[in-house]
Amino acid sequence: MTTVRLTVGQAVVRFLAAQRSERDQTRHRLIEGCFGIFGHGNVAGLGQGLLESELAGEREGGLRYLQGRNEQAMVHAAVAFARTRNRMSTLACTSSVGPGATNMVTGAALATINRLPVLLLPGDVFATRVADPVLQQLEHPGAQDISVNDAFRPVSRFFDRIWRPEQLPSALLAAMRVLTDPAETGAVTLALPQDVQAEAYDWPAELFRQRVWHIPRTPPDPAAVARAAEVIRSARRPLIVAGGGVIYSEATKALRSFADTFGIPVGQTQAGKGTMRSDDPLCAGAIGATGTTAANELAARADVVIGIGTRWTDFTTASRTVFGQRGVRFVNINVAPPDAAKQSGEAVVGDARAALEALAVALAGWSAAPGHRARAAELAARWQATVEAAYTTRHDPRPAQAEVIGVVNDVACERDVVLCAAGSMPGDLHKLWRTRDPGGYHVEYGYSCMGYEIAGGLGAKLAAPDREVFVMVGDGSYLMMATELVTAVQEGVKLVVVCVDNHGFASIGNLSESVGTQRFGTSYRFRGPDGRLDGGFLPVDLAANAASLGVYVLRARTIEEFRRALVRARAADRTTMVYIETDPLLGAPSSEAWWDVPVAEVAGLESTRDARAAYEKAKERQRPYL
Ligand SMILES: Cc1ncc(C[n+]2csc(CCOP(=O)(O)OP(=O)(O)O)c2C)c(N)n1
Ligand SMILES: [Mg+2]
Repeated sequence: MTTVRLTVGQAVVRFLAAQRSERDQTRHRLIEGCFGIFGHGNVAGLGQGLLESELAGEREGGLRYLQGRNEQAMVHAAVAFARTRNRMSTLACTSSVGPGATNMVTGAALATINRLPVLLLPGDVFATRVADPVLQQLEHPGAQDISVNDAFRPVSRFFDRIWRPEQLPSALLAAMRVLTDPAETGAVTLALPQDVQAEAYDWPAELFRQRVWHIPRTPPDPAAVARAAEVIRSARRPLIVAGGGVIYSEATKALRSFADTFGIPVGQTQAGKGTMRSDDPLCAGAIGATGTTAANELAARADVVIGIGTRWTDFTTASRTVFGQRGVRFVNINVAPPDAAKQSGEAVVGDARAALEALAVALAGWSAAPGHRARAAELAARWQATVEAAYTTRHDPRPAQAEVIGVVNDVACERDVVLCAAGSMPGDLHKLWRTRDPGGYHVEYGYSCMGYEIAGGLGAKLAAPDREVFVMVGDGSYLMMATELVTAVQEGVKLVVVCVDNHGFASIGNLSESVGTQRFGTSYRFRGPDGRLDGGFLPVDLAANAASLGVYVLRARTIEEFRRALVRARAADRTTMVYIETDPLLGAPSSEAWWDVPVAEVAGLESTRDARAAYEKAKERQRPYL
């Protein structure tokens, strides 16, 4: 057997550079690069391997190194990269031991919840334990084989720790299998003890040959398709709920054709908002707690709901209130069996595109009730008029967030991307953004993680350099994690950052008011004379902050100034922030949908008691089991 003598760190890098993914006869590099922040836990192992790879770079097609500022942000960037590439490619992230590693835990949870592949390579404590306890080592009194990296287990779809070099080949292969399995994918973590990373071993040369991971279009079981078709044939007012799985499977054309053939309108989840153009008469837009009146009214009357590539979160079902018909039935097309089985639905396990094609054959000759399509188009048109009104109200002195969204939508071109994650912006975008392209809407709402925005923008732009990326970030999210602006500047990756400053957490302020807690602790203010946080606004200058990180900054006061600045930002050749203050009290138009956030059952405050009464009333509409 031919062997190659390399350290574990060098072997990991060489192996990753040789992995490919393939679907529909198109091949991609599976791991396009590696983000890293070095410390004693990885500098001499993976760090040394990445250096050798970079130096060999052009000759051997090595693994590109990217320098991060914060380990959590590196993972966000890798996740956004994978989402932009429809899960065909991703990035690896290497960290030191201890805090560098645990900084990645939040990113891992985000990846796993959003079903997006990312490879995490945290350093770990000595396998030999000769120098224990080492810097940053957690000493568990009851178990010497536990380290902080065990925190990755519940948030990873695959976890292994490489105590000995011999364990590496099977761990690497298992890791690649999970990364490229559409049903299982998420965060994949290989913890690498720092001494093992630097250890040499004679690896079989075979380990480093190019490997292709075929991503299947798993066909559904014909019997399941027949059962689903029978349920759908019984429907008069069916509704499709399209989720992110439709986009990852590149099934948007199949969805459009299916909806059109059978006259079924489409509601969209956050991850599925790009599945159909919003000016399509069959597109009812956002569904659920942040939905449109169109989709939610269709949901209220639907007798059969066909979920495709959705995992049915509480935002999509409006906490199980949006589907109002007694006896409503579900058909779930999903590549992941647990998601296909939800809502006691008729499960069609398989690739979204393959399943839609099979179901179309089984439904031949059938269509929804006459008038259903026209009714859906009428509701969609009514919502579009609501959007137009929200885009063009002229609030003074500070504009509403909806106006800002309107201008961004207007200035953005066909293939541009809007990207966001937390605050009031995701809900407003879900309702109001006019989608044109499947990849044009990137809102991370599985984990809704403040701080994803700028890092995610970086990852999205790295994955699609030919698209303009508009990062929509609130002041709260900006303060949580803006540091990857430095990486964008360093890499010459151009972002348009729209910073919407409303001096605090407008979203949670509104939520707080609705649960009777009076916007407590949700705006950025000094302590007032009574010792409470109700004094003047904090003198934080986020525009100056961005400029200090090397970003080109344009400040806008009015919506007209904002439009002019945004046009300049789009045309600029470097990362540019457009900063605007908005009024936190002006919400987007409502669809009266509900979200279950329990209110205190007993309270001294009258505001809370009133909110509790309203909560108990709203809860009556909730169906315990859909
Ligand atoms: C990491 C993290 N911490 C806390 C939250 C809870 N949370 C959701 S939105 C929000 C406020 C966001 O503020 P900002 O970015 O200014 O947006 P705004 O609500 O003002 O639109 C908070 C605290 C979260 N989603 N993520
Ligand atoms: Mg804010």
